[in-house]
Amino acid sequence: MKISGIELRRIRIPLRAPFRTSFGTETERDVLLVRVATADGEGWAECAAMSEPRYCSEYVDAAQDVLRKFLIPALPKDGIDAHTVGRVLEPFTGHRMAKAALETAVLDAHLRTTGESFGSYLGAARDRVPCGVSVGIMDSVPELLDAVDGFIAEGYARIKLKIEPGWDLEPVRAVRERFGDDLVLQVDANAAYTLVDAQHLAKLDDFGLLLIEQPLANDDIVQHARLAELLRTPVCLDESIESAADAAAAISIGACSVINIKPARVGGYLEARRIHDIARAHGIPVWCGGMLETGIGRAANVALAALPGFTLPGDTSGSSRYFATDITPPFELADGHLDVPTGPGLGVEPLPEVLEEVTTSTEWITI
Ligand code: OSB
Ligand code: MG
Repeated sequence: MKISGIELRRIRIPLRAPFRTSFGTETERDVLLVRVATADGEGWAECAAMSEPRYCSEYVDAAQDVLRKFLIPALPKDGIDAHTVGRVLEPFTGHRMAKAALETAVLDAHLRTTGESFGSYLGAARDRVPCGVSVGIMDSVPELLDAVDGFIAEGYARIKLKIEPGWDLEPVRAVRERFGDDLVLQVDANAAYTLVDAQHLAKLDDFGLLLIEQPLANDDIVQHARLAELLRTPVCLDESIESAADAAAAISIGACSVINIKPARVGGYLEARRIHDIARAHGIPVWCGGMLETGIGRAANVALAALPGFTLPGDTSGSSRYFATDITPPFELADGHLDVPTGPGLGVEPLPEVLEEVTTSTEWITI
């Protein structure tokens, strides 16, 4: 496939409510969209990098910079196959979110020409996926209970509470007491604890959590294995898993018994599928994480979440959980599920008027 040029478009879109985690508070998304133009059409992708390097070392300005200076210029001028994008970008270390966006846009352009959907291409085993919701840290427990109550009323199949030191046992206990033992409940610490907190974290064992996500630092894989021995609550890794090799290593030393697969964090959907395959071969359940994506990123995540090893509900919430107006037709929950798009490629496109309204800059790079 021959690419004529690539557009890097920045949009700014307010979140309906502030989203607080142990690493910071988001009130809006500053998103980089990548549009690949070919002779036959185009392909879209969303770069998941956030505005500041807190969740991981990437941030959106840096992603745009590395795409402009290194990744896009590395694409061969005489055409490229979507499967070889990863290999072409391999000499550049890191910057997985930037790489994921470029590979996904090329893949979308390719699939739009062949007419195949992302879900079909990746190997989806179902046409809709059960959805969970990630609930941020709040100023008070009553406020949290109100938020959780609203999400349960909307039909979400599981609730994930963000935790940090000082906001862990009390909110978890309150949610369990109010909504009962049948609520599928899990927590995410975004690396806010150390192994010294093991005894404290073991107190969460009483609440029948589905899992605890990323309790320790990103590079603490060995410490996660130690912690897993001390907890009854299953340990799930997010930030620590940046590749299929990381997943294999973490599984082999017992650092996790569940994996949150975020395609952006691991460099794209093809690497995400490799992690799915490894985890499945080891009987490790996986679920699809999120990065507060717009409909563009969400479409691909929902397709991935339909693969057979994704046996737990993901952070693939409906558009209205994040934005008053999404840039694509909104993803809407039905009976706690989102439908996997069936159209060619991602199966969704930005709505031109909305896109125009939220755009803060565009940059065109000729190949
Ligand atoms: O750790 O899973 C995380 C959002 C931004 C960065 C990291 C995380 C999250 C979420 C929300 O938990 C996931 C979503 O709803 O998109
Ligand atoms: Mg997480």
